[in-house]
Amino acid sequence: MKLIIGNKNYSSWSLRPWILLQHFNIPFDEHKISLYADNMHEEMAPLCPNYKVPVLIDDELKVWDSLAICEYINEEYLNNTAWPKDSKQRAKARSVCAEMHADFPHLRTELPMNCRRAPSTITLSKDAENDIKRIIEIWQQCLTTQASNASDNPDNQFLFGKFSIADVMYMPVVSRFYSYKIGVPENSQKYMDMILNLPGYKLWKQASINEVESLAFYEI
Ligand SMILES: N[C@@H](CCC(=O)N[C@@H](CS)C(=O)NCC(=O)O)C(=O)O
Repeated sequence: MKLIIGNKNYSSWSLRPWILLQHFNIPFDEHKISLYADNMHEEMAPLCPNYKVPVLIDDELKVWDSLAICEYINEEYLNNTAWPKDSKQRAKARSVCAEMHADFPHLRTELPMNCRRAPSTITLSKDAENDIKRIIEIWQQCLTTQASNASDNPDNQFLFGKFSIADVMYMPVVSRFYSYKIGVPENSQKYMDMILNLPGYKLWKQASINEVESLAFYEI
């Protein structure tokens, strides 16, 4: 199985399925395409049906779009354990993932993922501040529910208890909040610290530091 990804420093969409595979120790090869390099289009042509990364290639099958890839991995390799077991919790997890997937345009534009950026603050528009406020609201609701369920269980510290696709979908946001020093309430900070210290995220970040490409429009 092969995952086609973009630059680890910048490609927030690529991080998601990569971390899911990595977290659950599912063997895969990775193939990196340098985003916006002169030969990007040529390199994508045989691999990426929509000329975007990530794409998962499993034998004859190509799956594109980060969320669709996560769904496929969950069904084919994780016996559906990457979503919450409870159907109501699962519905909520899917809602917050869909919101992440479709919304927050100001966050994406004004705070591009840049894993190796030395953390510092930037000036934000009101719209970007509202995106951030909404994400914090989502995290706080999820984390408060988990805390009231079983806070003493170390398996219960992620957005929906155990590590799930919801944590994968919000991981690039954790990276952004760290890079741009976005202040969050205490339990969201605890959540962010835990995500930033996951072995998979540390591996991804180290690889992003080792990359030589620098894209001016993402360097804010
Ligand atoms: N909704 C898609 C978005 C994929 C996407 O926009 N990928 C960017 C890189 S992070 C890309 O391939 N850009 C190349 C281009 O737009 O030409 C997903 O979730 O995978």
